Parts: sequence; C-alpha cells; structure tokens
Amino acid sequence: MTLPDNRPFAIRTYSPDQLKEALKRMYLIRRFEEGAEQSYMRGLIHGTMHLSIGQEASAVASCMELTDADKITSTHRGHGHCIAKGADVARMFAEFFGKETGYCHGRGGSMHIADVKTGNLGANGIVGGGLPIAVGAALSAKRLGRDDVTLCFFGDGANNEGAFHEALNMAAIWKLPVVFICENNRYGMSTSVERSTAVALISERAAAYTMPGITVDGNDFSAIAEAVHDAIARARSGAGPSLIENLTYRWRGHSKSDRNRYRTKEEIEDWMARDPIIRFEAELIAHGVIDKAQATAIADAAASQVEQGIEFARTSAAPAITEVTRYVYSEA
Ligand SMILES: Cc1ncc(C[n+]2csc(CCOP(=O)(O)OP(=O)(O)O)c2C)c(N)n1
Repeated sequence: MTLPDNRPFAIRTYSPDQLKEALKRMYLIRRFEEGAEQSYMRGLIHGTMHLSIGQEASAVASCMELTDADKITSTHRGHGHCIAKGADVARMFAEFFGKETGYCHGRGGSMHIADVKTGNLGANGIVGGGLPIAVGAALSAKRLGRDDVTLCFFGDGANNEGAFHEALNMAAIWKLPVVFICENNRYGMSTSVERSTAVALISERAAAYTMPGITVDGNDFSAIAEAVHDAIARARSGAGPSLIENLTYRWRGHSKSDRNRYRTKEEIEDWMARDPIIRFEAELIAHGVIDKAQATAIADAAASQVEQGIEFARTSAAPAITEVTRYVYSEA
C-alpha cells in the first residue's frame, strides 16, 4: 500500500531546482523593491513608485508554470510580476531610471515595464486597465488555435471597476484561456475592502460569471501555486476562465506620498510577521529541499544581482532628447 503524499503541493509538484529558483525570485523582488526605494531617496528616480513588498508569494507562485509563450498583464504595483515572469532586474532598473537600456528604452518607467517577447504585456497605470488587455490576449490565443494562457493580475480596488465585470463576462461567454488573479492586499489607496466591496470574498463574484472562484492565503506559496495550477489546466483544456483571490498585504504605503493614516502599526506588524518569503524558505528547509546555508546563498545572490542592476542602470545612457518620441508606439 502506498501512503498518501501529504507534503504541500509545491514540494510534491516542482523539482528542487524549480523551488530554489522560486525562492531566488522572491528574494529578487524584495531586494529590487528595497533597492528601488533607496534609489528614490537618493534622487536617482523621478515620479512615484508602488512597492509590492509583502506580496512576493502571489507573484512568484502564480507564474510558476508559465512559459515565454504564456502572457501576463499587470498593475501599477507590477515589479514583482515582472520579476516572477523572468525579467532581468538590471533592465528593469534601467527602465525605472529612464535609461535607454531599459525594457522600453526608458520611455515607460516603473508603471509601464513590458517585454512582449517573453509574454509580459505590461504593467499598467490605469486601475483595471490590464483586465480587457488580458481578455484580448486570450481571445487571440483561442482564435489562432494556440494553447498559451494569460494570467491577469489586478488589485482589490479594480474589482469594482466596470472593466472587471466586462472582462469576466466576455471571458466566460467565450470560454477564454485566462486566469484572473486578484491580489487582495486589503486597501485601494486608503479605502479598505470592507468599505468598498459588497461581497465578503471577491472570489464570490466568479459565480456571477459561471466560473470557478477561490480565495487562498496569498502569503502561502503552495496554496497559490495549487490554485493557479488548476486554473491553468482548466484554461488550457478549453473550459474557460477562473478567478483566484490571493489574500495578502502590502507592507509599504500605497505610494511614496502615503502617510499610513488608515491602518495601524499593529496591523502592519501583524502582517509582517507572516512574511511569505520566510515562510516559503522555512518550508523548503523543513522538507529537505535546501539547508539554511543554501538559503542564505540564494538570498545573497539575489542581493548582489540587485546591486549590479542598480549600477548598470546608473551608468547607462539616457535617451537622446531628439529621440524621446521614438518607441512610444510599437514600430512597424
Ligand atoms: C481608472 C483609475 N482610477 C483611479 C486611479 C488612481 N489609483 C491609482 S492606484 C489606486 C488604488 C488601486 O488599488 P488596488 O486595485 O487595490 O491595488 P493596490 O494599490 O492595492 O495594489 C487608485 C485609485 C487610477 N490610476 N486609475
């Protein structure tokens, strides 16, 4: 008689190399965001930024099974999604710093990093803006007979936008290969989900569009990976879209101008104690995938990659002023 395998989904499903890469990407996101914050304070970055510290599991676990042919659409808080999809942090920093070596030649900046070649259709400064784009990408995959899927990330604030309802309805009636991933970090700027949203769980809204809806602990890598795995399988089989709600938290303010008046220090500390990276790392150690020394080496490698990335961006050339309108639209 074979005993049931009670290990967490991720441990059962992915190879040690895949799991180590996932941990590395989570550390890369954390260090990228910290590096971005420091660079901003040093005056190297203009404008504002939206950091996803605390939400690393949602980005990395969701993108675990994607290939370059699969697509993602992202949000204004998109650095983590970009790294999870495999982006090079040096080119991301360069984009952020407005340099020619950036993903969009420095024309887009933090909120518009895209890399269409690897399926990253872009971050988006418009709340809910990625939802119709994801439906369009999934529609084209279906019409062209390809089997790629599109993962559509959006925040709890976007679930009350018209675009959310239109996108879910269209995806459902046409059975499109798209997975809607709501990163419910509890606030849309300073407005809590309780104040903005009539349902207790955003995943309940899936019922209105006859698609599966599930809410998972968004700081639990394995829980997210399992939910997204099932939704991707459903999408690739032609059965249509799903809605997944990852319950998570952003540790930092909404953007650089946030004074955190709408939440308490205790609430923030309580969520910080549920750090998704520490949790995943502990799980990998507990199941013998890595030991503490290897975990430290993975974290250190991520930190030095980020340092090198900042240096690359800092020393890269800015676009020539005569060329600033180039690369704004795709070139024929
Ligand atoms: C259509 C639109 N409305 C309003 C804004 C201003 N805005 C930027 S981010 C944001 C809050 C979004 O909250 P949520 O979707 O929960 O994402 P989070 O910031 O929590 O990651 C708002 C209202 C915008 N950028 N676009």
